[in-house]
Amino acid sequence: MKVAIVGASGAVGQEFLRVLEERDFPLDELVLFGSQRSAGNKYTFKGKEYEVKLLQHNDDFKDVDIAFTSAGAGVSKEFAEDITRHGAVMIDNSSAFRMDDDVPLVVPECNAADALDRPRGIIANPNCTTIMMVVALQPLENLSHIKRIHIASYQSASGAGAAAMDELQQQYAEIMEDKPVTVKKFPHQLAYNVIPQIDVFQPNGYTKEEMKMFNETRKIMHSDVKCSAMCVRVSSLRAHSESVWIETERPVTVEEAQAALAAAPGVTLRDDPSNLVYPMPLETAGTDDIYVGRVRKDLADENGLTFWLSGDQIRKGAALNAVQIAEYLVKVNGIRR
Ligand code: 11C
Repeated sequence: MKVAIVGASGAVGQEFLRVLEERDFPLDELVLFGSQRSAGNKYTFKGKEYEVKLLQHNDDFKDVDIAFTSAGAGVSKEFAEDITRHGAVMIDNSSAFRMDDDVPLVVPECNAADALDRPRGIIANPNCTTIMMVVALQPLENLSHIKRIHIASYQSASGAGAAAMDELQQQYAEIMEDKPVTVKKFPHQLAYNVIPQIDVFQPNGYTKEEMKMFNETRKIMHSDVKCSAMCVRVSSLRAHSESVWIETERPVTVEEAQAALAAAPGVTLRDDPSNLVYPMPLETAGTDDIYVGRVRKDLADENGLTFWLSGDQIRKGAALNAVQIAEYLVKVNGIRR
């Protein structure tokens, strides 16, 4: 099994290396690709050093079985043909193909088998904020169909990339030293602030991030659910959190919901408010699960439930989800068909 990582020097690319090593993914060969800027960088995987090759239009993907791509939508679009031409499965972390009808959009806890129907050889990894929410929603959907979702996100700096994480830390240092604050990666200063904008605004007044929540959730869950999102950048470093309100077809009790969440794959229930136990990004950063707490009845809707979740944006929100898709393909012998 030959595995490629495209965008190996980025925050997600680096996490691919860690996750593949930790989970002992059954690969025999590894090849790393990057831009002109990162070509030549060296990284260690299982004690061996690998050098990043320049991504080019050539036959470098000839013997590759699985390519994890995380170098932005533009790069994914430009190189998809080179990557998939010889039969490699491209598991793409960008937004380039997510809503294309002939590209499955997969979160293994919800719709793993969709990964087998990929006419173009491409499987899309959803937006991090969507992944986290659907992992928690699926066990509730299994109890009663979810008709409506309202969600407010509290998204960490990592969603904007490794340089954005550095910028947030730099901003705090600059403030402490009474220096002018550097603002490049976010629309405003993020340190000591929250920013009610992630990605660009659409004609309907929602941001692109908020519309991803609407559209991707429906595709992954095969659902007609309506999802109204308010996505906000906060100054946590690498774990996103979300407040979620759902309306189900029949009323679901808190106890039923907690039991379903506690039993669900990929979810850890951390819900003991009387002992101040609920998920927080400081604790969920660097871990694999989506943590859920504060489960309670919605006071404004008889069929409503509300809860809080937190999870690592770079792991389950990106690299881990993609690796889990690949693990599923390995398990069902679904790579080369
Ligand atoms: C953020 N969710 O937190 C974004 C980053 O569609 O893969 C991921 C964007 C995407 O800024």
